[in-house]
Amino acid sequence: MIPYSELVQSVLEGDHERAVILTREALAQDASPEDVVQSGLQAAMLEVGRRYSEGEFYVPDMLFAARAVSKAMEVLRPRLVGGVTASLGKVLVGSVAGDIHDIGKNLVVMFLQGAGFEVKDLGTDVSAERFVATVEEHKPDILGMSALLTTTMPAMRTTIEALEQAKLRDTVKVVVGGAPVAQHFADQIGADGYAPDGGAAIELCRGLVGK
Ligand code: B1M
Repeated sequence: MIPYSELVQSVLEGDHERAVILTREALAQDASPEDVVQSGLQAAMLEVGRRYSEGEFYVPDMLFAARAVSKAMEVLRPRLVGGVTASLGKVLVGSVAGDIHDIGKNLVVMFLQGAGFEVKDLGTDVSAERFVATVEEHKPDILGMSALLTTTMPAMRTTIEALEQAKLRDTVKVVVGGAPVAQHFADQIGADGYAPDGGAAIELCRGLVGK
């Protein structure tokens, strides 16, 4: 049996060594990397969030769990990214200003790379100015922004406004995502699309570059 509940447990305990072993074990049992993400890593982070909201977990518990997930993702990376060579287009990605959550963004990056997009990842806490300067320099087809906090979501709007001011808005499609983000918010701020997860991000980006 694929050890998803043990994997979830190892993340909850912040046991990164065990999380890595169990991720390898799941793959060895022919689990798809996408299933390991969904049934193991994402399921664990949902529970971490619940426990934090209930006051059962504190910030250090979230940090240990995040480290376990990041290590497990490194095991999945080669399988998710694969040996794709053709480029469907360039995507610039980052977590917005004030936001240091990066697990979801990193997953989306791997999914996009695996689908054949060339991705430049600016990391976390990316200011509107930095997004704009990098759009100007690298001329991506798509700019993808991630936010996990209700307090950092407005930075997506600020970035779109900064692109407009720099007269770059027409040169790039803007895609947004992250747990508190929804389609209506994307519409409100004038983004070109919203994706709830990595798979949807692939479909959305493919559509936006016409492939
Ligand atoms: Co934070 N945190 N956190 N945290 N944290 C949340 C988000 C929270 C919901 C927890 C809770 O209260 N239940 C809450 C936010 C509440 C709110 O705003 N409504 C919260 C809080 C409050 C905070 C702090 C303020 C806590 C504090 O310091 N008092 C602080 C803020 C730090 C900051 O950013 N300035 C903070 C800190 C942290 C850690 C550093 C400890 C750690 C992050 C470590 C890291 O990322 N390297 C952390 C964690 C781990 C979480 C939870 C538990 C898990 C997030 C995660 O990794 N999910 C989270 C609770 C939760 O979300 N259930 C929580 C798994 C990941 C695969 O899902 O990121 O949603 P997700 O990504 C998905 C989709 O959303 C989508 O695809 C991904 C794959 O399916 N997606 C995109 C994401 N980006 C996309 C971009 C796209 C398209 C799709 O296109 C570009």
